[in-house]
Amino acid sequence: MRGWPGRAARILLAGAALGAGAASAFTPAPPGDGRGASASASASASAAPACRAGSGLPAGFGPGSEAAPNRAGMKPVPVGRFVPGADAGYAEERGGREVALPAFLIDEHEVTNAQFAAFVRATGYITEAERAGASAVFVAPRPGEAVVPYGWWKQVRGADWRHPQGPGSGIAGKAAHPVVQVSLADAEAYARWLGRRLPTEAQWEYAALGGLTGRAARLANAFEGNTAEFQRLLRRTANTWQGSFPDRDRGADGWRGTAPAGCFAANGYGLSDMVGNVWELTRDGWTGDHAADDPDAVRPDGRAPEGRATVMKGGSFLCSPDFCVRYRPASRQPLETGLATSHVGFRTVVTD
Ligand SMILES: [Ca+2]
Repeated sequence: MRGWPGRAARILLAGAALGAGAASAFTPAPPGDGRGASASASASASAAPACRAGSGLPAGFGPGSEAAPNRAGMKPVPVGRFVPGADAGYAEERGGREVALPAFLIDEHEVTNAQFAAFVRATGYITEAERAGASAVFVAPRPGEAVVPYGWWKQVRGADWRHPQGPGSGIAGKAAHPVVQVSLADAEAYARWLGRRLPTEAQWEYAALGGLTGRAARLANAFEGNTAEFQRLLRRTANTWQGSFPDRDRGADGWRGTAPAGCFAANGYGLSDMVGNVWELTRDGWTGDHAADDPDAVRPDGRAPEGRATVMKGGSFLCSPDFCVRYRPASRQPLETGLATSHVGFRTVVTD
């Protein structure tokens, strides 16, 4: 947490300078962790498929090794090619070049509190936020309080994965929710315990497209997030923010804050919550845009962190059309290495 909110905030919130027009900026946050307004919650709950994460612990989940990774709760993604990014999107999404990927396995849903707890019980691992004694939490402005851009991010003492919003918050009853308040190193330690790795940016984005190509892929990456067609697609597939950010999330999709993993419709590869719920860490270092003059800007085997930030993908329950149109496969933001927040989690891969 050294440097928060100065240096860390500048990197975490770099998206503020990258947006255009009404669709400016980056990712917002959860006023609470609870279900949305009861009427809309019950309506969407009845329309949504059963949450696939169940207890949050897939059958057969347990330790593995690099030679024999644990594969519980994973789905296959076939060999293929795609062009990362979206030329109609934010500046940092443009200029992608075709990437070829071998087949791999990826978690069908974000790593849950139950899964991370099993890792911690087995290893005694202590996260970076726990060691630091504080972490970054979204705190919605109070009614009447002046809204200062990015002032809703607070360093909260006692915030960690067991207390995502800080003291007084907890994960009781949230075994199937995605774990948050984990840093890159924490996520990598978890992945190693299973004999897995974090996805590269290319793997993550290819998986998030779920086999969509052509017009369907362009719609999934639509930048004009207020179109009716896009919002219909989004409402089925992603836990995002409805209402005025950052002060009022109506929870019209059924959830304010995180939702249990797998409550929204899966994509063509059977993967849930790729572009909603929480942002997801990758193992690629952040280098700014896709750098059209750098053919290796998005490498199939990843780009080792060389600087202070890594790439996170997707979007979160804080993304709203009036502020952050980043609930899309092409979405990418930097997250400072070592930083953990209340809206960032991860999933893992196995590449044979
Ligand atoms: Ca929501």
